[in-house]
Amino acid sequence: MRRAVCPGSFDPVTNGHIDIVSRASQLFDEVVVAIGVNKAKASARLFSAEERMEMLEKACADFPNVTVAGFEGLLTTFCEQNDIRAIVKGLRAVSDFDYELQMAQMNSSLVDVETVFIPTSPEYSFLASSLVKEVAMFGGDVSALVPPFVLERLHARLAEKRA
Ligand code: COD
Repeated sequence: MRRAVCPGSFDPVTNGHIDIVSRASQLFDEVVVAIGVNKAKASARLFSAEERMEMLEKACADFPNVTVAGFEGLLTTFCEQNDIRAIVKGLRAVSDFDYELQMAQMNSSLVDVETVFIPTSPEYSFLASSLVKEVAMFGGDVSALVPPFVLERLHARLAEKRA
């Protein structure tokens, strides 16, 4: 059984994330999309871990071999606990590569795990959760960049923050 993890913050999940998960689901028998829960960073997040998980579950509902989980601490510990030997990461630009290479090498020095890089689809190469939040906060249209149910929650959360 070839099992992989797609880890991330997913604050919130974007169409770029979904594209990577969809393509990973065609390469592996099972894919776990794992939300990194870092309590020290909780106040910097727009959505709680539970909210991010709910949105991811909806976003991945059409992929029968994909499940969603949360993890705290090291990703490599999560891999060991779940018998996962492949970490899938999306690559957008050279700047992603510098950081991701370092993490891949650190992770493989800790446990027996390989990182598999999937290049972003051109239409999502500029897309990041942080930019989606910033553009939406200033009234820009991000409807082509996230699923409709994420868009709705994004607008609701930003309205709450403005109130
Ligand atoms: N196209 C393609 N890929 C994309 C796109 C896009 N438009 N947008 C995002 N991605 C990819 C990213 O490159 C990344 O691979 C993944 O999707 C998730 O992205 P984010 O931004 O939601 O999440 P990150 O990058 O903030 O997640 C970081 C982790 C939580 C994976 C990382 O911090 C981690 O592993 N933390 C656990 C603690 C740990 O083990 N630390 C030691 C690391 S060596």
